[in-house]
Formats: sequence, structure tokens, C-alpha cells
Amino acid sequence: MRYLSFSSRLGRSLKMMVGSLAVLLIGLVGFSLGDPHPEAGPNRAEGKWASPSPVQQVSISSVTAKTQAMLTAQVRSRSQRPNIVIILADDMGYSDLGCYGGEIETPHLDQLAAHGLRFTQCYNTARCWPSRAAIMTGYYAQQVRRDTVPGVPSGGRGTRPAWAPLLSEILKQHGYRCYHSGKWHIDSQPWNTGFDHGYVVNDHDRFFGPKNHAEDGKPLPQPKPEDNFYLTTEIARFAIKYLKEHAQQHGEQPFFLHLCFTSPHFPLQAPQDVIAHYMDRYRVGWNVIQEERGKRLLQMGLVKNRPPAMEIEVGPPYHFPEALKILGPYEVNRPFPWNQLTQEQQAFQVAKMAIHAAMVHIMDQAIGEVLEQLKAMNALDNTLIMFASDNGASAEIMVRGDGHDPKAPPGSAQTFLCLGPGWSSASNTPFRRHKTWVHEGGISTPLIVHWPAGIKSQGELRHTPIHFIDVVPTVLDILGISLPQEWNGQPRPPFPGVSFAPLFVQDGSVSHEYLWFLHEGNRAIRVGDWKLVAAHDEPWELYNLAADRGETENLIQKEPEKAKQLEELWNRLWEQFQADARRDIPANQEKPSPVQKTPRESAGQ
Ligand SMILES: [Ca+2]
Repeated sequence: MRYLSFSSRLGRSLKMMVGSLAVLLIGLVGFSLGDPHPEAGPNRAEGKWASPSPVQQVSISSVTAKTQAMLTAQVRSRSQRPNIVIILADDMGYSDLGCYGGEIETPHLDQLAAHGLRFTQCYNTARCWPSRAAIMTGYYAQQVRRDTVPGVPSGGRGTRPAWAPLLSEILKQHGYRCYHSGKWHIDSQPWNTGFDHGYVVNDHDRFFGPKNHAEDGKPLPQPKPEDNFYLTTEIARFAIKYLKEHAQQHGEQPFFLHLCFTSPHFPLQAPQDVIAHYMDRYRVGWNVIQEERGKRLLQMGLVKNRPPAMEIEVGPPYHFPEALKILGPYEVNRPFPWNQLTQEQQAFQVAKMAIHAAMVHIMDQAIGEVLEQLKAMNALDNTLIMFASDNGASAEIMVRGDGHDPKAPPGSAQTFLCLGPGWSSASNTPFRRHKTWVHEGGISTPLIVHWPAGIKSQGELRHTPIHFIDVVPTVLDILGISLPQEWNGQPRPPFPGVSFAPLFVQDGSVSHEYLWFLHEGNRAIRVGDWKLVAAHDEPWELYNLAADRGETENLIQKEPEKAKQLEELWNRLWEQFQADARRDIPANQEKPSPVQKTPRESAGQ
């Protein structure tokens, strides 16, 4: 029943929105008008690039820069400078949350959605560290060396150029107190990058007792079993501690909270009672769960496509045969039809999804605790909260950390289970592929934006495509901060993203000339509704996402010219982003990267 009442209200909102979009579309000439995003686009930077791509943009935006400024001014005028809270989930699928069609109980995030906005086409970068670089710097990860650039020290251990500050460093200069809690996975440390307090967990193998975690630069002891430590809850607890201190000692200043959960990233570990709560729910198997989620997503108006068929030939992105031996005969590394699994295999798989659900459930509870603290501070109204996932659900299967004891209860500290391709396909419903791939399943994230003081609309959807690179421009836009053209004495490339603040008032009021993707050879570009995408070492595929976000009908043979134009633009942007990564490195210092990792080394982060 919960879904029925929620979706019928959404249906009304959607109808109203379709009406306003229709008005917007009148007078549409097919291209962006004016230059609403002076920093964005391939026309930027010292005229290095040729004129904009000849690819016809299927932009829904006919809103001029002046109107955009007016929309942002409307948002700004409603409140004093808001507090900023970014909440990230880790490896959570597009449809795991109740308010995105999932069956996991997430009442607190559902409430945020009911009183805020849900974006239906928000993109991350398909992986932990490039997503965090993008969301905190406003640049594509390759530009700031936080994803692999050939010949340049880069990737998961790459160091950002001096011209690429983190959002915390900028906000600190503008009077904000900054707090981090949870996963970091950015170069440097919170305590060196503008954060006044930081709890950092650097152990991604142990939810009940991380070996490597620290607060404000001081290592913390490994929790013992009798401490009843569970990482998700503790990440929220540290955040609440910082907020309480803020209220007591710095109440006159705004704050930025960077709250980064490690749930539901593997190892699948959670308290047994919460796992038990979900065990029966998943006995129907991954095909039925995918179908049910697909139906709800359609009913709720979040997407237009039905879920694509599961790709039985696509398994984990990295191959660890020894892990499969340890995990035993009931682990399954392909999304085979559920009714073809043995009873023992089904039971083993059900337990895995129940743990995944428990991890999301507990994260939602932890977020609820943080929201309670914001309420207690009378801060919930004027806090801009953005909740997203750093990449799609993961098809990976491996064993790390303290290993896996097949006799221990699944989800306990003695076990090391991963979601794998069957359930991650269901988790990423209604899209194809998984974390690391740049098909829609790997890069699509829920984005809930909640800010009652600044956003009048409640419970509405926003269908305009946006990307993590837009978060910094959006925050700066709302705060009226104009970033200098130089940072640390070095010229700064223009931001490739746009402010999505105008979307808080009106869907379709901003657009991108392109959205660009690359991770481990998986590559894609989206211009309007056209998306050119390829898996590593595989040929390009072309899709029209307006009708086919499930990426099922490859149009490359029908539209070779469009594919060629998109490929040329992808190549041109890649050249530009590599140049950005190199711009502060003297030519004679360039050398093959010592930190480029093999897929095996980089697996599982
Ligand atoms: Ca992740």
C-alpha cells in the first residue's frame, strides 16, 4: 500500500510537470540557446577546440542564461546560506530504495524524497574513487588524475593537481565548518583539505571491526567483538558528534557534512536480526525481484523502459577462481534463470540479498539518526541534503580481509560474501550492467535533493540528465561563490559541468552539451538522448535513451553518422582531459605511471 499512495501522488506531480515541459518545448530549436554555462563545453579554454559538435542535440532546454539566473535567484532568495550535506552510499543499485521502486525498507530516505526532489537521470562515474573526485572537485576524474591517464601518475592513488580544490577547501574559505565521516578514497586526508573534523575508515573488509580507521589523524584501535561495533552506525555516530559540537560551539556558522557510508559495498556483513527480517523476501529469486521493481519504476514514473533481459554471459568484472573454491558450490557467478539453480544454490543466494538489504536498511536508519540531529539543531529546513550512490551495484565476487568461513552464519564477521551478477542485475533494475561498466547500470544513481527552505516543490521528479561533476558548480551557484580562475597560483580549467540549481524550480531548465565517461576502458558519451557506449575492448553501441534506457536496441548500423560524430567528440574530449591532467606536469617529468594498477590489483575497491 505504501507504494500505491506514494505513486498516485507522484502521478499527479508528473502530469503537472509534463504540462510545463510541453510549454518549454514550444519554440525549441534543437540546440542550446545562448551560452548558459560559460565554463562548460568543448568551446572553452583559449579557443583550443573547434566549434561545438555538429551532433544535433536533443536538448529539452529552451531556457536562456537570463532565465536560469532568475531561477537560481529564486532559490537563493528563499533562505540564508544553507548548510550542505552530501550523503553517499557505496555500490548501491538504482532501485534499492523504496522511493526508487525497491522493496528494501528505507523510510527516512523515502521521507526526504517525499519532501524533496528525486532525479531520475543522475550519473556517477561507475567506481568509488573517480566518483568521489568528481563530486568533490567538479571535474571529470581523469582531469584531476583520479582515474587512469596513460603516462601520468593517476588513478586510485593519483594526486590532484594544485588547481583542483575539494569543495571543503572552497567552503572553508567562505566561512563554513566542514566535517567528514566514513569512506574517503580521495587523495590527501580530510584534516588536510579543509575539514575541521574527520572520521576516516580505510578498511573495506570489516564492518564489525575495521583495523584501519582514524579520527582527525589519530589511529583508532580495532573494535573487539564485545564492542558491538557496526561501521554504518558508527559513521553516523561520528557525524552526529560533529554536528552536536557544531551546534554548541559554532552555531553562528554554516556547515558542510560529507557523510560517506561503506554500505552496501562488500563484504556483505550485517547484524543477524536485520538479515533475518529480509530472508523470506528474496526467496522468489532475482528474476521476480527485477520484474517487480521494473513495474514499480514504471508506475512511479521514474523511467519509461522495462528491465532488459539479464545478460547470462556477463559475470564479475575480475576473475578470482580461488575465491569460488573458497565460497563453495552454491556461489553462482552468472545471472542464470533462478529456476535453473539448485535449492542449495537458491538458499545461498537468498541469504546474500537479505544481507545486502539489511545493509541498506541499516544505512537508512543511520541517516534517520543524522536527520534527527539536524532537527534537534533546528537545521533541517535550511540544509541542502543530497543523497546518491557512488556507482551501481557490483557483480564482483572475491574473498579478502579475514577470509570466508563457509560454516559461519552468512553476513557475520567470519564471512566474506559479495552480491554477484544475479542480484546486482536486480539491484540495478531497470538497467544493464554493473559497477565499473558505463552502461546505465554502472553509472545511474538515485539522487534525492532535500532543502525545504530553498526548494518549494515537494515529492516531484526531475528528469533532466545531470552528473556528479555538477555538484560543485551547483553549490557554488547557490552560495553565489565565484571561484577564481587560479587556485594555488595555477590556472584552473573551466568546470565541465553546470549548476543544476535552476532545476530546483523547473525541470528541463539546464542542459549539458555532453556527458562523458571512461573507466578501465569502458567508455561512453551522451549528447541529448543519444548515448554511444562500449565495454572494454568491444565495439561501440548506440542507443536512444529517450525510448531505451535499458540499452537493448543497438542503433549503430542504422545511425552510423551519428555514431561517428559522437565518437569524434568522445576522442576530442579525451585528448582535452588528458591535457588537463598534464598541464601542471613539466614535459620532462612525464613517465609511465608507477601507480597504474592491473585490473586484479584494482579490483574490489
Ligand atoms: Ca563504490
